[in-house]
Amino acid sequence: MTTATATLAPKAFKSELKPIWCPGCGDFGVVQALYRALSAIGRPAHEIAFISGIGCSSRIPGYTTAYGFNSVHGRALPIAQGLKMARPELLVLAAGGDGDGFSIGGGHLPHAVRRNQNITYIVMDNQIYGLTKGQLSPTSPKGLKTVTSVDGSLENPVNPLMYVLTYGAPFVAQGTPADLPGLVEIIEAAIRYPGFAFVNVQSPCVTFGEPEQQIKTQKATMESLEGMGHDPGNLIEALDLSRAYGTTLHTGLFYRSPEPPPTFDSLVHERQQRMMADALPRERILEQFIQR
Ligand SMILES: Cc1ncc(C[n+]2csc(CCOP(=O)(O)OP(=O)(O)O)c2C)c(N)n1
Ligand code: SF4
Repeated sequence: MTTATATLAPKAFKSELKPIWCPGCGDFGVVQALYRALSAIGRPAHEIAFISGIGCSSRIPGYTTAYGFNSVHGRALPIAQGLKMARPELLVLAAGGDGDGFSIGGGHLPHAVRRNQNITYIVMDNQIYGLTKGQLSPTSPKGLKTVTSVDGSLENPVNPLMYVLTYGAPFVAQGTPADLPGLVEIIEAAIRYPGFAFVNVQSPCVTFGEPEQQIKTQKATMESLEGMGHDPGNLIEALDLSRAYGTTLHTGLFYRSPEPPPTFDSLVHERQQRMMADALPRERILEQFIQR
């Protein structure tokens, strides 16, 4: 059973745990946006399960009053999917960093997308490993100097937006704490979407991140997809725009499938119902067995 209450204030989702993120970390903005989005959704905290991996960003479930599990590095998605199968009535959120989601956990992403369970996955993409003190991450720009790339990275970054779009995700968006109202809107829309919803948040790491990824620069350079007249129902245009990842900070909805495809949970439920309806009574099964 689900309950919808319109009276839950954002602070109802704020736990007593004080965040230990560095002052100014972008993740503060993400958790604020999440409180507001959950308040707008109106489901009480005990009907929400929030699963993360390991990293600075993965601490986020602990700062909410939802049921939370700060699990294993790279494993937020498989755990969230298992939980959604077992408890389909829960609102299931998954979150983590770019290292967590696109490096060690990168193999889970295409399968989570193709299964299309009703889960919202928020990645706090700071283009660096924050928790372990500033190593190269899969989204670090080419040439970036870090403790593990002292002469500059030689690898091209992965493009998470293009990845998930080509895997077939029905909902793909990008936000930043530099535009908090926009981020609230995106997270709320992702939660409301009936399927796998991916939100990439350009969440700056103030301690190890690059100057161009900081809030001030983001504010001056970000471009709203809506302001550009992008139609989020247009997949080809979304794919084309996603190519600018790493050079232009586009905010808003890249893609929202106008006809949400069936979710894995609903297909499994349907099959179970059909099997139950087709099942023979126990005596008939025994009869058939003896006749053979
Ligand atoms: C199996 C395993 N491998 C490596 C680690 C070490 N480790 C912890 S967090 C992390 C990366 C953190 O970066 P990211 O996921 O981008 O999150 P951030 O801290 O930047 O938010 C690594 C390599 C681990 N905890 N477990
Ligand atoms: S190290 Fe970076 S990502 Fe981690 S809390 Fe500090 S600013 Fe945030």
